[in-house]
Amino acid sequence: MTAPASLAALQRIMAHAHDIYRHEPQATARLDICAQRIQEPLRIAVAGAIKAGKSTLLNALVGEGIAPTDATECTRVVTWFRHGATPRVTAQQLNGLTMNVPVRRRDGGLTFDLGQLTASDVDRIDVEWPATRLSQTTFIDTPGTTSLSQEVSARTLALLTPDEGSPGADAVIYLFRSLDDSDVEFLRQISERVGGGAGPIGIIGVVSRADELGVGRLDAMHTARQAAKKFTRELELTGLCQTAVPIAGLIAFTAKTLRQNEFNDLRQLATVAPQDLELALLSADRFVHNDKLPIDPQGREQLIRRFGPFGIRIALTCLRAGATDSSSLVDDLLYRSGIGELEQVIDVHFGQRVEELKAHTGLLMLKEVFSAFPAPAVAPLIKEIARLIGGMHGFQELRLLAKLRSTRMTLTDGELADLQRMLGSRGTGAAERLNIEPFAVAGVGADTALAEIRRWRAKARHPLTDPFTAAACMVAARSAENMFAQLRTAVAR
Ligand SMILES: Nc1nc2c(ncn2[C@@H]2O[C@H](COP(=O)(O)OP(=O)(O)O)[C@@H](O)[C@H]2O)c(=O)[nH]1
Ligand SMILES: [Mg+2]
Repeated sequence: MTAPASLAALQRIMAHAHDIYRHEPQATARLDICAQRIQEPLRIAVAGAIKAGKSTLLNALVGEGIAPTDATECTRVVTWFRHGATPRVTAQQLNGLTMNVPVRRRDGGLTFDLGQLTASDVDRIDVEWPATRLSQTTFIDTPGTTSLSQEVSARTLALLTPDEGSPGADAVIYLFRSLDDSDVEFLRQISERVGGGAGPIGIIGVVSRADELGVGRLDAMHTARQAAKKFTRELELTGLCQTAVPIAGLIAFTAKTLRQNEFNDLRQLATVAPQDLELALLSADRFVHNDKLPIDPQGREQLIRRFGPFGIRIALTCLRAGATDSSSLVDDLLYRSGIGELEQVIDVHFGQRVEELKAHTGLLMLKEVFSAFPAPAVAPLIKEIARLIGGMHGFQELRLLAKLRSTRMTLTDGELADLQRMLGSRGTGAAERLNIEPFAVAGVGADTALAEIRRWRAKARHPLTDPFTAAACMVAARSAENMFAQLRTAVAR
């Protein structure tokens, strides 16, 4: 299998390095940090412009309102969310001191009180929280990249693409509301670094606040989906991320934390004539101050805050379409929010490739140790790292998955879809790559893999195939060989 191979290579180089640096405690300490990093959960950073919905999306993924979404000082600081047995929030100051940060609950979410400190005094905030989702993944919330403050943008850049040291994150979810030049430029900088200088590894694009794209219509989500799809295609064509998905993070978060009184209020609201509702929902202010609506002012305020005008419209559409109890409303809202699709994409692109992504980061970390502590004996190791980053099969698959959409190829649409699947775009298991039912893998898997090897090799050799397509087909043939080897071993056992 490819995944453990990259990790095994990393460990082999690390063992060599330990040997070379055995009399250099500082270098050994850096190697230990690298080893430790490989043991940790995958680190996913959430990045994008200010108010793109980063913190809200992070909350939706974790299923709890732990990332502050208000405009206080703490949202200008890079914040790490890790799993911990008990809640604990600390600020790492630039002067090296650590401060315990008081946590306040506000509007059902958290806010962190930095006291006298300003964002420029703080290097980062560390949050330990007993949320199950955090035991597999550490999330890093970043301040906006296109905010007015250069300093705040610079911090996100320093985390993801530091001048010294390795990237703080193994993978990135990047949120867009439009295809802004500054976003494209920023993402290009990230992908150069995260991808080791040769294309992005581990970047997913999200078209965020997708509900708002369906402005002003009661069936907003349908229009939003159409608009989001078009935008998603444009985003994928930039080749800056492996894939892109439209998401309404606010709706996903509210659905995951829906309260009974909100369900009751929405049901009352669904009895109002559509034209009256449409008028009331023209703005948040109108809605909150409309005393004719059959819910009290507090309830109206809560609905607007938690759902937004678009979210309320969508919830009402779900209720009218037949959601009769709160759990079916939750399911419907989650489905419409797109969060399930994003979670699946995260699993396919990050979760199933966790070793590869971590090995990639680990190799970059080792490379930096070698340049910080030069020694003749590390020269061949530096060469090997360069070879691994360029040639490791899993890394090649990831880079190709990002590049395929933005590069013209001599393949039909159907062949391109098959090629992407073989490279693991739908999942890295045999059934997903070979496009067969999971129960059929044991029976016909090996034969199917063999046929795929032949198919992609033949395509690569075909005289009308251009060089890029040929190289891509050879990578797919390698993927099929790996599948074949795996399945044949399984049969032999
Ligand atoms: N309509 C809508 N609003 C959203 C969505 N996600 C976030 N918001 C709102 O956008 C604003 C900024 O959200 P926040 O998560 O703090 O953005 P950040 O600056 O990128 O972290 C808040 O008022 C959120 O309620 C969404 O999916 N749909
Ligand atoms: Mg934020």
